[in-house]
Amino acid sequence: MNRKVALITGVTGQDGAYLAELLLDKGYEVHGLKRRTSLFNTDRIDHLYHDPHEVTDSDRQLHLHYGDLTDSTSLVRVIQQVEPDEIYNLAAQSHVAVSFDEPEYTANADGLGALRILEAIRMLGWHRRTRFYQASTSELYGLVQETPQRESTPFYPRSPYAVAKLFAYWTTVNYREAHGIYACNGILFNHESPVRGETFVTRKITRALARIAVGLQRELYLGNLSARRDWGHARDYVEMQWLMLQQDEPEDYVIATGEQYSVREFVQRAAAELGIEMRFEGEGLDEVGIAERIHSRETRIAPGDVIVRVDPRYFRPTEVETLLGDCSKARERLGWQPRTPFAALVREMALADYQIARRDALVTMAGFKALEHHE
Ligand code: NDP
Ligand code: GDR
Repeated sequence: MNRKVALITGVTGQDGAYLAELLLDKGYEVHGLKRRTSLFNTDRIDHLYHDPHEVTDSDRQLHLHYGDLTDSTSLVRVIQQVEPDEIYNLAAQSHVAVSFDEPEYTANADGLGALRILEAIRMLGWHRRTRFYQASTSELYGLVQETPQRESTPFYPRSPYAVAKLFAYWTTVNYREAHGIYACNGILFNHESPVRGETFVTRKITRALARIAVGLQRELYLGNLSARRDWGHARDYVEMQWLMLQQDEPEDYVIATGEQYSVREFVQRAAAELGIEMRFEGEGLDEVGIAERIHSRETRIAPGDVIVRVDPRYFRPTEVETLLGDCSKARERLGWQPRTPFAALVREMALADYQIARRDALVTMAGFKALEHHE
């Protein structure tokens, strides 16, 4: 039997890395689109990639192609060359806060990007050949009209990111209805992992608290601690992306855990994992977090030290306060359910960042400067 061929845009991102691994495990020939950057951007997939100059008898091969969602010709070239059975469109300027600063670029990549790929499938006449997955988002619900949110809940986007994703969502539906392309939207609620981008709130928290725990950092600045999210694990969610393209009929599905926690609760859970006891005082703008050391690892936090401070710089012009998903349709029709509970997700992320922080602390102790990144 011929191997299936998949093309993943955004293969260098969190979901792209998990999905590439899943598809390789399933025996796919996997191709990824990566954009040109001045520094290496393949950290998350380096373990899956073999240098073509090295001799290997493994056919478990990931192929990378330069291309950009804002550049139609590169997309047409890669799609024509790869002849994919399935395209997973995961590439995006995916940071909601950044989209307020770069609305035009976000609309171009996240909105028109999906259109460009669907148009390429249509122009190549591959309506029946190539299936398309669009990375849609719970951000479409924005100012929520119904709780929990399901496939039929009306959308109310609250950021340039969400507006761009709304365009991509409806474009996907329209190409399905107008041109008969097998095209699906996965409406995914927040999903995280140890390779989540460092500026999303969960990773920002686990990374900073781990560094605080080993004495590399003193404080963590956050925005809205009261925002509530339905957080799952990326590893579980990419399975659903694949499942959606294996059905008889293309449909849109909500993917979520059905449980909701606040940013503050995430901080508390992660701090507990790292042996830091958190106490929050005050409400709203004046809210500060107070840490007390309960037992020490390498921590240099003194009882009473403030380690979480609120910085209004991280507030958004229009915020999405609460999201909670109902994935009954995916559960009933596809037999899918999330496997990683909240506590296990936070533990995995906190421990992974603790390992990195310990390594950085050792490097620092040896007299070298550890890598630092600032938001
Ligand atoms: P990441 O930000 O980790 O990855 C985004 C990927 O898109 C990266 O590979 C990035 O490349 C690439 N990219 C960005 N702009 C372009 C462009 N113009 N052309 C080509 N590639 C580009 O996102 P996630 O993996 O977390 O999310 C995957 C998708 O799912 C995104 O579309 C996101 O909007 C959506 N989504 C994510 C959710 C989540 O909670 N994670 C929830 C719902 C939807 P580079 O590595 O060079 O930056
Ligand atoms: P989100 O994720 O906007 O839901 O988008 P993010 O982790 O950025 O924010 C979640 C909530 O936390 C609040 N918050 C902060 N957020 C960040 N980034 N930094 C902070 O310091 C901070 N403090 C509080 C935010 O205000 C927000 O309410 C993610 C992305 O992956 C999107 O691509 C995806 O579509 C949605 O999830 C579903």
